[in-house]
Amino acid sequence: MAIISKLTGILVLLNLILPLASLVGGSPTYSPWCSLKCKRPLIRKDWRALSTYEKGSYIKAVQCMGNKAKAKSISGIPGLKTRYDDFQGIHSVQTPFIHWVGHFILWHRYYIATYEKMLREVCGYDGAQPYWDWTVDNKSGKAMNKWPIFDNNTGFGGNGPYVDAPNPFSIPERSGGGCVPKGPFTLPNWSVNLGPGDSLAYNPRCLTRDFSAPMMKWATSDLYAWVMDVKKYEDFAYRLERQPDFTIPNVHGAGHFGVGGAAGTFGDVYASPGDPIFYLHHSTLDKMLWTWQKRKLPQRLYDVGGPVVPFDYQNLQGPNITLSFQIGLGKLAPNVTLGEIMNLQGDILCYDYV
Ligand SMILES: [Cu+2]
Repeated sequence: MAIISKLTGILVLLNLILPLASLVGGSPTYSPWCSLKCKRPLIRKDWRALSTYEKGSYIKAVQCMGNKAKAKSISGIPGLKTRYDDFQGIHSVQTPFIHWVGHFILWHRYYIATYEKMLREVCGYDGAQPYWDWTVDNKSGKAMNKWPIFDNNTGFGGNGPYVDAPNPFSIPERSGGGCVPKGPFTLPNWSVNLGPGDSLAYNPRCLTRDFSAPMMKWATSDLYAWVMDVKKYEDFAYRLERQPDFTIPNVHGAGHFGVGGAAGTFGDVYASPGDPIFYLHHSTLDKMLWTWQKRKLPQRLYDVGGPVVPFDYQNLQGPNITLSFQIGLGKLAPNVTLGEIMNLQGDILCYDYV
């Protein structure tokens, strides 16, 4: 009896201490801004931190999303066959409204969380969406084809062989462009079904990559720190995307064009989610936003800004976004306001990054 009451006493004390600990930077589970609906956030990790088993189960789940028998299309977009196509299709349809706008990073936050949810619910995945910390790879000094994420066995496969291709933006040192030859995302196991560009017609073909080492090298910890070094969301969002200019370093473009180059799937603005690496690269950008938000919580759960109309940074064509601005993913998920997805541990989202 005495032991039980002593134990109860300790538990009561712990309950009192843990929420206090969170105020000085303890476990996010007990944070004062954390919703009661989010008791056990999924923990998203860097790809290299996953065990071989975890890597395998993530890749298996992605392959399942591209299999129409296991994960049939539900978007209602004509011609789409798989759930994976649905995501690529929704991104393609909305591309003109979700890039170089204030909600760029928040739209992609919701998009990836929905993808993660379906990997789990439709394809039996029991982990969290991984991210890809390119700053570590760049620091390693190794050539891109030696990076863990491009491993043929425990990654997403590497570069395609060099093929001649138009290079309208003069992407430097493009080195591939052909079909990714090895790994889990090669024909006939994997096909990119939409695109190129905004075409939604069923057009199955191989996944291509076209590494550009100089563009990938933009993604350093210095550039990362520069994006984070702002006080307002509006400035954060701007620094993340910057101008679409292939001579101005930006972390978003570094991933897309460092891997996709001129002739790779990942370099296609509309069809880029056809490369499964898309979801890891964009999770890294989301992690940046959350890390920035966490530096000043709860204030940064309420700070948004940036134009509704693409490139309209002077607000000549429209207003800035607000917390009540609504975004959607068609039939894949209910519409939400930006205010509802500011918090990674709120009523809608429930995950964290390590
Ligand atoms: Cu996008």
